[in-house]
Amino acid sequence: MQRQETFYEAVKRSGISRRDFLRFCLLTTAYLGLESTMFPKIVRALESKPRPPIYWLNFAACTCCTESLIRSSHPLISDVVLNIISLDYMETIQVAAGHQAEEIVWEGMKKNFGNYILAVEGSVPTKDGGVYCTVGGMTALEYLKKASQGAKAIISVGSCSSFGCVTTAHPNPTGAKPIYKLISDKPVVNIPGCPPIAEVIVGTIVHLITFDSLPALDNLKRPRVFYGQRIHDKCYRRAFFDAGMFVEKFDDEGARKGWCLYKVGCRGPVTYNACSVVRWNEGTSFPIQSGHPCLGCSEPDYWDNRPLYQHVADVPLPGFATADDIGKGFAIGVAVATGAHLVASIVKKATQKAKESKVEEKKQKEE
Ligand code: SF4
Ligand code: SF3
Ligand code: F3S
Repeated sequence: MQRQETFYEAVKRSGISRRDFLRFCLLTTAYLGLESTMFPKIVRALESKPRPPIYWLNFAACTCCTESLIRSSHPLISDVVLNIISLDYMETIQVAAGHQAEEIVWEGMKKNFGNYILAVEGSVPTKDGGVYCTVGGMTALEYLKKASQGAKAIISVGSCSSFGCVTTAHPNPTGAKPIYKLISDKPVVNIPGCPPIAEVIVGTIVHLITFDSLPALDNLKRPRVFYGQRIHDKCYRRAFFDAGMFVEKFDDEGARKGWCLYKVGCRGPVTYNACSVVRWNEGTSFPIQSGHPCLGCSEPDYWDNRPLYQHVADVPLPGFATADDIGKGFAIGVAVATGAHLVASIVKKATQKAKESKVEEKKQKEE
């Protein structure tokens, strides 16, 4: 059997220097939140392990995730993607087309049965026999089922394949479904985001190559290392939130001064993603930094769970009541619709008020 090229051999072949390779390993160690002692392990694994073939399927999607990955301005990321990770089949960039492309993918999957990674972008329409998305003469559902048979893991790239995104938004006329609802006999990792950050996609793939396992996942199958924190907790506008300084309209003074976007619909308090830490384009920016509220694109059903650009009171808060419930309890009204932090400060204020009025009452009695 032909020996498979390692990750590092592919790096060298594509002209990337040893120094850049080590930089990539170092960055990936950091992105994965690993101790620096893991750095040599990543280097060794990428030097010695054969690089696994990755087949990238596109179903019902707008292709924003492919764009995010291949247009990453990070030179190492784009090199890694285009030359190293070996995307053996990716409709957007592959040279082959039609029957030739289909032959390549099925031959490759046969040869690498049990060893390849399936990256899926897009959801799968299931209504009317799945006719709303077909590839190579098969429905997306048939294609997915067949391709997943020999996969060692499936990566749902983007919110369409992870949770449905715009493709499953009400009324979901094509009956589209995310991948984890259709495949139950393979490990599935969700990398949501519309689109997800290139470093997050690549970091997850490198973890798979290095440790032969998926990173630890949360209850929505997202890698905890990238989706373990709320946007709100690392947002550079957080000081304005804490100070109660909010943008009220997109062109007001607060907007010009970079105040908190909560009142114009920011879902940062209920959204888990790495945007406020990793950012895009080599850490240059992310939606909030360009003056736009976070729309919660890495959370399930973000198109449907409330109108965009409005903060409404029924945002579920992790673990306990809704912001609205708490708001009603303290008779504070609709402005209370927010994440845990605002709730906490409201609780604190209300408790303080209650204490003050008790002291006042006591004083009055004594007088
Ligand atoms: Fe940042 Fe949005 Fe939180 Fe304001 S509400 S601090 S803009 S994440
Ligand atoms: Fe989908 Fe939201 Fe673009 Fe990546 S993730 S294809 S719409
Ligand atoms: Fe999406 Fe919010 Fe990040 S809209 S891109 S999760 S800042």
